[in-house]
Amino acid sequence: MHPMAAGGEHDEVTCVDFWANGFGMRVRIALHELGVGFRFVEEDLRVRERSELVLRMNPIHRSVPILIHLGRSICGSINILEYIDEVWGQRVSTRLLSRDPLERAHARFWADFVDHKVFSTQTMFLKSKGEEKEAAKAELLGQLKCLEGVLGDKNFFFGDEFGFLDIVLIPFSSMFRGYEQHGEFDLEVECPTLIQWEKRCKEMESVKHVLPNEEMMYELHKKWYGIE
Ligand SMILES: N[C@@H](CCC(=O)N[C@@H](CS)C(=O)NCC(=O)O)C(=O)O
Repeated sequence: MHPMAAGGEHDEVTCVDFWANGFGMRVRIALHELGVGFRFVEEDLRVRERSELVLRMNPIHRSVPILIHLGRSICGSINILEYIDEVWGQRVSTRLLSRDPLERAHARFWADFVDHKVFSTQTMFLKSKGEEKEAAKAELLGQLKCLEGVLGDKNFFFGDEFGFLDIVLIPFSSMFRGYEQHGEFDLEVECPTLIQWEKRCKEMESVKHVLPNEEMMYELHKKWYGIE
């Protein structure tokens, strides 16, 4: 948590989310990172119907996470991260996104890659079998290696500070042990740079606070995707 906690007594912040939701972990990590106090309202995604709160606060997508600030909802994890950065990052002078426009554009580009490439490949990998699963595994490893290229020899994606893109990607690491079991490979061998980055991120208090138990994550995904 930031030494100067940003959430004042006049801020009413609620995060509606499910403990195993990687998109929502981003929001909770960002709030912890900037020292914003918040109320957590759990939306159980194992239940099919969405709560009245979710239907009211996110009628378009009916999904979580949802950030509720002073009674107004902000939806979509990337959008929420930018909102958190603009509202509270400003107050504590710790920005999640770089002040440099080019770095900001790159961070958003790779965040989009994580959401639209890595996430869908992960889904394909977990739900497929045989040749399709092997192809998805190769694609997933290729995408993770591509992210290793972005990381290069830096500690975090944009240098020495843990920031926006680290927050976007680190929740996926709670499935890394699941990937290894499901695909029978060792990520330390396949993507050593990414694993070193994962270890560095997991030293952050905000990350420690939010990332769930990895075995429980994989067990839940096994049920969701019908993995034997
Ligand atoms: N693009 C959205 C994705 C959020 C999302 O897809 N949430 C899913 C869980 S992974 C959800 O709430 N689904 C509602 C449901 O399953 O009924 C974000 O970044 O917040």
